[in-house]
Amino acid sequence: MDLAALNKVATAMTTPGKGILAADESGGTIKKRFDAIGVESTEENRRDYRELLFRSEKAMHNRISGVILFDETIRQKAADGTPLVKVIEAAGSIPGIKVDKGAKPLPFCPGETITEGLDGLRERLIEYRELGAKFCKWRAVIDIGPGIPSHDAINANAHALARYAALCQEQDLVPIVEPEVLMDGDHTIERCEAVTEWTLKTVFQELYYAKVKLEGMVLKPNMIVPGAECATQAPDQEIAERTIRVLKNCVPSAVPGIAFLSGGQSDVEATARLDAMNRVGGFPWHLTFSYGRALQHAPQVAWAGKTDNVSAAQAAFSHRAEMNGLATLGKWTPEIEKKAA
Ligand code: 5MM
Repeated sequence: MDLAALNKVATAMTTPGKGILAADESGGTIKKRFDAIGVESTEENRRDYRELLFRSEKAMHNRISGVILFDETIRQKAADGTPLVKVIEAAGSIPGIKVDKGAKPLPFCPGETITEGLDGLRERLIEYRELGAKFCKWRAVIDIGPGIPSHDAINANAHALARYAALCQEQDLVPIVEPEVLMDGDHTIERCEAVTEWTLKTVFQELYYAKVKLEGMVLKPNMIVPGAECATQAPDQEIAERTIRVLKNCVPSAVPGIAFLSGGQSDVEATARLDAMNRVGGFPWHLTFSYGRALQHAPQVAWAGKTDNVSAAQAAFSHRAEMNGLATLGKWTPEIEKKAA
């Protein structure tokens, strides 16, 4: 393992001004997104859509440090025959790959899941490295509800994340460690804070036991937000302060960067809250984005599967990338948001 090289990639992935595009929707998820815009989820349509994102030159060059791909995409070629991985690299961005095989029901834990995909992972990592990946992603899902999460769900998912991260580093790939505490439900912001703290503390304990080098990884957590159906929602400033407080209590300063998921927040909420955190400052890591929905919703709606709409979709994607890039610097404002749109 070359820790200096891993640290260099992890630092580049979370460099101020830039963030990560999560374009690793699995077959079922991309179908859901395409259904919403009336587009059939064929291999060609998925390629065309993702190619339009990766060829959004200004956004990719200026604001997107890395792209998380799905297994199909890392093997795909653009319409002109160029591998999509090369299109991403030509834009100065780093290709990465989702390597988990999804969240499956956890036995004897109703409503809870364990992310699978460890069997044969070493061999798959070797292949992905040969295909051009420099980093990987594994997402664990923690649900909040009556009586959950359980110790079993948190421990099993943290253990799997640590085993995945160690295998990645063994193969000189930077692991993105993503323990997502879902915002589905009517729980309070206090409950999200308590569950996220429990989850992160368990994850870092397991990373230590698995001998994962913190300098060579990126954490992808949720922000501390109330459940989407909670009657009491919270201002951005409170979300920012609570999130920073939890991170300071759980994440060692050796971790170079933290890249948030958007998790179902609106596009502008995800931007405003990232900006609010970077305005507070006073923490040892770079705080950036690794958004899927909050970067892609606008371009998907603008595209709607029509070639004539490609420029409009690229403009929509570039706008969100620019706004989030400013948020990593604490330089986004609602006025810029409106003016630039
Ligand atoms: C892009 O969505 C990712 C893949 O989801 P599935 O495996 O369910 O298809 C997802 O892991 C994503 O990378 C993160 O959750 C961040 O995306 P959001 O949309 O929450 O910012």
